[in-house]
Amino acid sequence: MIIMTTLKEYLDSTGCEEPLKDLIELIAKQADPIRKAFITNQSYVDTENIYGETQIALDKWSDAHLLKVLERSNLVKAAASEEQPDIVKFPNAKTDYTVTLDPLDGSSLVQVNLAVGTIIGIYDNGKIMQEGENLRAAMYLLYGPMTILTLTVKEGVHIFALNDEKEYVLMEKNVRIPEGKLYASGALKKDWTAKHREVIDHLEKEGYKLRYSGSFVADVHQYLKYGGVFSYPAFKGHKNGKLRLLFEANPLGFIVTEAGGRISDGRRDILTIMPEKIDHRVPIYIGSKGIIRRIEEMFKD
Ligand code: AHM
Ligand code: MG
Repeated sequence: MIIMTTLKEYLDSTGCEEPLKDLIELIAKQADPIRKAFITNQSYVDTENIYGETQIALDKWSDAHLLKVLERSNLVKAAASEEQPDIVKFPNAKTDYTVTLDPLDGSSLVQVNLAVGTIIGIYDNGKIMQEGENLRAAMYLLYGPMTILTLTVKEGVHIFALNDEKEYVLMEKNVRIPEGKLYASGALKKDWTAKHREVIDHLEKEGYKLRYSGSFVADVHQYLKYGGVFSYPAFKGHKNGKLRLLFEANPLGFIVTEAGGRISDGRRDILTIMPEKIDHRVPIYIGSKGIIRRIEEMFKD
């Protein structure tokens, strides 16, 4: 007989306090309604988010859905979402948890049936604006051929798969990122900085193979499993790159770091950066420890 560990059983085996377990399970449960909405909420709408990007209905739906669930739980004091211009406060909360969310990362890929996901960061000190290293837990839901949950409560990184009974079952325990040879870079090549070109030239010379999907969460998942370095660098007119510190870099950087990898802006560990504003952006190099260290050395030269 195969003994399966469910998400609940795993959480019960950790040092997590009860409300944190409840919060993680509650968020994990939302994969089902979000995934169902892919079928019904496909159309584009012509409104823009605070970054001036066209939002599709699914982004808005997932954002509204998750915020509603968090508010009703009374488990969250405040939340910051990539789709909201300001921090959202929940005065009825009975805890000090705050949550950052990218409700549907890589959403443009829903139209072409590629993997997208929900990225979550959880703090336990009542604050949102703080360094990523203070995270209490981080997780992402990835909607690919399977729905999976990758989670850390600072006791290793574990991957769960949603089964037909709508139960998360432990698929991979204590994931460690290998020193693999994949690479990716966002932004147009003609707009890269000289330093970033140097980094990419080095990777290509060393035999790193290109893998880039357009969904940060799906890409990071691949790098977590196979190793290498995913980057979205500073580029012409955008010295801080494209991706956001609070919603994308910190939770995924926290998970990769807990799995033995690193996240850097080329000069420093991203998890030590104090956000200056809610939509703070940051150039990103995330992946295996050895290659990120090498990239930081190249930035120093
Ligand atoms: P989004 O949150 O609006 O989907 O934007 C973030 C996405 C990341 O998932 C992905 O890595 C990046 O934007 C892709 O950008 P580009 O289209 O410039 O390659
Ligand atoms: Mg995103």
